[in-house]
Amino acid sequence: MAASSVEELTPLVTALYEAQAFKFGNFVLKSGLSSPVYVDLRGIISRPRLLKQVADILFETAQNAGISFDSVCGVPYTALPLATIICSTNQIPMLIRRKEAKDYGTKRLVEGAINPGETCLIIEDVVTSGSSVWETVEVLKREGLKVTDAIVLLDREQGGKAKLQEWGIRLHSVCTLSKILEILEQQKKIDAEMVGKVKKFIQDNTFVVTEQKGTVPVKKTPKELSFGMRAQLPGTHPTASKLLRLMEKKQTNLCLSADVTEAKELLQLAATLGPCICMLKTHVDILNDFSLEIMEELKTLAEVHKFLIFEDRKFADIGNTVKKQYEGGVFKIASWADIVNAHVVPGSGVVKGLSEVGMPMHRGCLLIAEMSSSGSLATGDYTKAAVKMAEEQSEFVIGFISGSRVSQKPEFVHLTPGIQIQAGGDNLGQQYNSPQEAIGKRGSDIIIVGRGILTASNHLGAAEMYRKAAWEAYLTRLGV
Ligand code: 5BU
Repeated sequence: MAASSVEELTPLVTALYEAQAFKFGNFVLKSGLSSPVYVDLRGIISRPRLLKQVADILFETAQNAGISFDSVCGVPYTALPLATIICSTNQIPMLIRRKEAKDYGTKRLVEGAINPGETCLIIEDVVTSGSSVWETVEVLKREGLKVTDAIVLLDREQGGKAKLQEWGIRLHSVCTLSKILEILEQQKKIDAEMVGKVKKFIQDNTFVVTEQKGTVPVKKTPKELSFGMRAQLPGTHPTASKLLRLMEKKQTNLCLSADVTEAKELLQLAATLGPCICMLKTHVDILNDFSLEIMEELKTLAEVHKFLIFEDRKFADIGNTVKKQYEGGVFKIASWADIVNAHVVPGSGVVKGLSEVGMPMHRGCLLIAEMSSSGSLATGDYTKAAVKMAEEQSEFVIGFISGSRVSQKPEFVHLTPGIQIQAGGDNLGQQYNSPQEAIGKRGSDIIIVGRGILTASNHLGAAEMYRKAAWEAYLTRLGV
């Protein structure tokens, strides 16, 4: 019988605890979120007896659930040895899903004898949102295999089960995080306060399936969702995900608008302010001494300080032309900018043209839904049309330039220009709002600041002040 009651699970949980599979304290997860618990089952591969015990329990769980299957596939990597033991002990053919093949085009994605139409059982060590299991399922399905069930050692109870069910996969778990907490508390390995902290974390960071095909955390609107959570949503574009993750890790939602005319100044700004920004925005055509070498140097700084480069090019022509403007010419924007933006006035062809260049290079695009300048025509139905276009082209569009949140989809990021601490404007139509207004009240995500920082005598001091103001507005919005 599969272990399910606390009594039955106690020896296993104790052994896992001794293998340092559960750590309590304060950990930054892959998503950038801070978690009071960290589960790491990799240690079991150095303990042969425990490894075999876990593999046997997983297999028993599958048998007790009455699942019929022809082969077994472990989700890379920790579940690979578990799948191997299960297959070897019980004489079942195994499949291996390659993770790296993506980068080498020609390699097979699944190793082993693939017989289309057969059913493959998935084995996994830990399930959080269910994304890793789902990625493996998708690869197997593309090979013509059926997948109906997945067995997991530990369900962190953050909504993965419901999400997989929605996609037709039954998730069977040997144990749950709550049972582990109960056992460890009984054994006095953790105290009631820690149990409370972990439970609260789980409660605040649980994904539920919504009516649309996406998932959002329980009872939370996009405005209240953390950047780290949004990075993990299955519909979030990889570039947006990278951005949201680095924002959460660096605690910054500040984009510097580096509107300077000398390359040296641009690089100096990137080097000095790099640590406190999530993004650096360029207007490459205002540089007097542009060269591709300078952009290479900027790219290196972006990698060192972990920020993205956004060229504020505002493409606004037919698809065929913007494609050339994006890829070629003197600037070769696509070769160095992670993100570009486009006006929606030409219709969806503008995004299609850009995406032909940008998608293979894993770039992202923002649509200009609203502008900060006085008398802007990008309002009302125009803004709505921009949102609709983004939703229809979400493979390349990662969000918006706008004064406020214009889409309720948490997968999209919103960036707001026209920001200074003091409200007001310049004499050419620019209008300013405060970071608090843009992030806290209007639900945008990132502030774009140019002269607010560039005209200050101490650039770093000013940038820090903007970073802090925008980040605090974000935390307040989260209710932290
Ligand atoms: P400022 O110095 O913080 O006013 O600079 C704002 C920057 O954002 C500047 O580079 C503009 O070109 C850019 N911008 C904007 O101000 N308003 C908009 O609606 C858009 C871009 Br789109």
